[in-house]
Amino acid sequence: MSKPYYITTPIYYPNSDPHIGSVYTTLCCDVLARFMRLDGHEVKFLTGTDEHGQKIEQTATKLGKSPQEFVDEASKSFRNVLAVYNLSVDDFIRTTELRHKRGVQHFWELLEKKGYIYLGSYAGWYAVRDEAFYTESDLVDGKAPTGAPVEWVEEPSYFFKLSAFQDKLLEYYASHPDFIAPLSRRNEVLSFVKGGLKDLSVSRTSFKWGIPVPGNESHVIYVWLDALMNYLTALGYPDREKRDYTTFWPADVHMVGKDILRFHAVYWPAFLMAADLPLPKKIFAHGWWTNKGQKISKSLGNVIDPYEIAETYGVDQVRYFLIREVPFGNDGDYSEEALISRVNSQLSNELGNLVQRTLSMVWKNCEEKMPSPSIPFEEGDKALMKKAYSLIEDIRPLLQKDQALSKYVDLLWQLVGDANRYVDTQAPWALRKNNPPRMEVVLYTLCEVIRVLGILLQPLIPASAAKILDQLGVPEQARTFKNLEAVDALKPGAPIQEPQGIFPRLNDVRNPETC
Ligand code: ME8
Repeated sequence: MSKPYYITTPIYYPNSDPHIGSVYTTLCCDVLARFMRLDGHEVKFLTGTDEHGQKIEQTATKLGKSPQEFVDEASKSFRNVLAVYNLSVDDFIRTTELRHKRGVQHFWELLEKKGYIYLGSYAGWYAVRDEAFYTESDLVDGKAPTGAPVEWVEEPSYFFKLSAFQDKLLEYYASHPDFIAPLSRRNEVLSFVKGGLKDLSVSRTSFKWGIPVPGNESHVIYVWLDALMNYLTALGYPDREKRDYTTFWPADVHMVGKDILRFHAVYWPAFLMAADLPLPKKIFAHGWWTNKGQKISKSLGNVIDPYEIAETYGVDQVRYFLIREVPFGNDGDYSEEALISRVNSQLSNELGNLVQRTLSMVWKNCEEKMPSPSIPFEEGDKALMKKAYSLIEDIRPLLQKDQALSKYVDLLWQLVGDANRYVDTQAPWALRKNNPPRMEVVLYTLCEVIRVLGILLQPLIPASAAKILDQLGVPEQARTFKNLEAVDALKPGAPIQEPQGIFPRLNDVRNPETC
């Protein structure tokens, strides 16, 4: 087994239902997690819910529920959406679980013992929506820079000596140029830290819903310190002998949206440095999905319901759209038109047709069996298969090193394009009449390219890729990246399944009468 791989999503606030933004982050991690598993790595893929803090307490109160009752119910919908979207998480952590609370309190005591936490008092602005502190100079038109309303807070508070970490953080960023990605985001963090770091308030006294500060229960631990610790407590921390901890820490990638980069790239590494723990290898901050140009968010009320669009368009169709539509890291505007157009032109026409017309010809003309080449392959056949076999070498660094999700799909579609052009130039329907042995060679070459595509598509569109591989008769145990070689090629003469269309055109789904 190659190097273990630990990838995490943010843990989501369950103060309202999951929307397309939160599904997106988990989906990006899912593609990477599936890719790494198929490439032979032991993977831990973590997600969960962030259940403490003032925002949750207020939401529960409004609904007339206790916070615990509220989060027990609300966190379920974040779990349910995972199954709907085929998101292959290995663990789901809730910050109200004992395993988490224990780890956070231990961590607090450790920071206190090391002299990084002291008691003082806070006077300043707080945005409940962001669960973040702001100074007067941060405010824009009387609101947080995020647009969230702020309230004035004055209360006793413990502080974390963040100011002591400014130089250490800058040194760390300099010596680990890949720590924050993409580059534009790294530069933002650098300039923020260079601007000076103030000590951070890490406890609250004006409400109760949180993990009590050990030894002073009138305080609850600041929800961001509590939440960030999930990445460690899910591995069994504070028990650092646990296999999960020794295997998976430090994390390979913390995937986050750009809205919460500062918490992950400044506060979190500073907390870890204070505790003498290793830092995660990478924080990747992706962009935002917008709806008509506005960030999609529960507080703005312009959410896209992930259940509804999965039902209307199909899970793999939505997965494909979200990953292909934006160069990973950039913002993207969600629209039904864009989704339908991509699905129809790329999934139905390009990939779907390639598979469908190839397998239909095989089914009809090769006695429902894999074609059996009886004459030598030509240079063009060999070149196409060679390209397919070596594609993994190009994709691997893109995903493993750069998390370049949309580029991975672009590369797959280059092969789809090559294969479609090959069908057109070879015209197997004409060969059927005038050169049947050559037709078998051409169809075999195409099936082999489709096999490779099916294997490489599994991280992106797992259910559809499985259908493609089922139709070709590829055994379940022969679908990893190790099998992407000529030695595991399809067996000539092996029976195949009757081909079925995999990607119906979406207009047909929405308006069946136009079929
Ligand atoms: O911030 N486009 O939770 P949260 C893309 N609990 N991604 C989006 C998005 C959008 N329009 N809207 C949300 C929290 N996201 C904290 C995290 S982690 C220790 C604690 C995604 O429920 C994106 O990943 O507000 C963003 O960072 C996350 O959801 C915020 O989720």
